[in-house]
Amino acid sequence: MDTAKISFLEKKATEIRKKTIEMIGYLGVGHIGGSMSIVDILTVLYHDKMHIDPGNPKMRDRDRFVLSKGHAGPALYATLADLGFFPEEWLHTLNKGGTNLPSHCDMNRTPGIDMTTGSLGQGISAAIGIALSMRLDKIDRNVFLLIGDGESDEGQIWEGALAAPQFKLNKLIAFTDYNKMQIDGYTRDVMDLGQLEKKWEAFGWFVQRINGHDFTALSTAIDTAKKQAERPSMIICDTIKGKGCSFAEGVISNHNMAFTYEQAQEAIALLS
Ligand SMILES: Cc1ncc(C[n+]2csc(CCOP(=O)(O)OP(=O)(O)O)c2C)c(N)n1
Repeated sequence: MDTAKISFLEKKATEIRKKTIEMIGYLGVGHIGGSMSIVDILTVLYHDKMHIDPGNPKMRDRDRFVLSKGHAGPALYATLADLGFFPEEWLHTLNKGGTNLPSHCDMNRTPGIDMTTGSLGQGISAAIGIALSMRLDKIDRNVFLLIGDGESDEGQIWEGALAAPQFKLNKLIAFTDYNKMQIDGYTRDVMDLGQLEKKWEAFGWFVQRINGHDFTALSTAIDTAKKQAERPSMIICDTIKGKGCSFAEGVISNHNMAFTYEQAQEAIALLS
């Protein structure tokens, strides 16, 4: 990836981080940690890899994205608003009465959201269904799926892990946001994922492990995954929960944090 592209993505990711912090700060509480850790993955997908049209969110011939850890909706909303899927002012309505931006993703409310999520584990099954239906409809596009490491405690994740290779879903490209934290503490203490790469490999997936904040690594991994002829892909991304938000980064209590609009502004100023 050339330096101009990298600096463009860096700029975009910073804007998305600022909007995510501001949106949650405006509400006063939200999933800041797990939102900030996925911003770079979203930035590469939405600004470099995905075939989408903000003016036509339901375009038939589009790539799909399933945010299975649906509580990280704010980061995706910031990404979609920045692209023009809906007006930026909507960001100030996050999770308020009558909003089109509920805290967890809802495909019936928000332009650009491809699947309703929030009940952990379900996104992988939805993504598999979407990939199968796209194959039937002869739509030659990818389904991108993002799961959490804590979410990987769900049995449904491993049902999906078993099913996707069975159907040879090479168009399914998944990411694990491996930020090593979940709602109750460190992943290693709650439910150690052990040798995660070997687990996905054993289920028949093409597995890569990268730094989930490195745009070049993300871009290369996605391009490599796209070349798979039969196997679905899992890209395990080492990330930092809360990345880029001064008061939340790496803090174990950052899962669903309360903070003021003023605190948000201070954190945003540090990103400038
Ligand atoms: C089926 C289900 N059980 C419990 C929850 C509550 N919950 C929301 S987020 C979360 C932790 C998820 O951890 P992880 O996937 O690591 O997310 P991250 O730390 O990246 O935000 C839990 C238990 C839920 N949303 N769905």
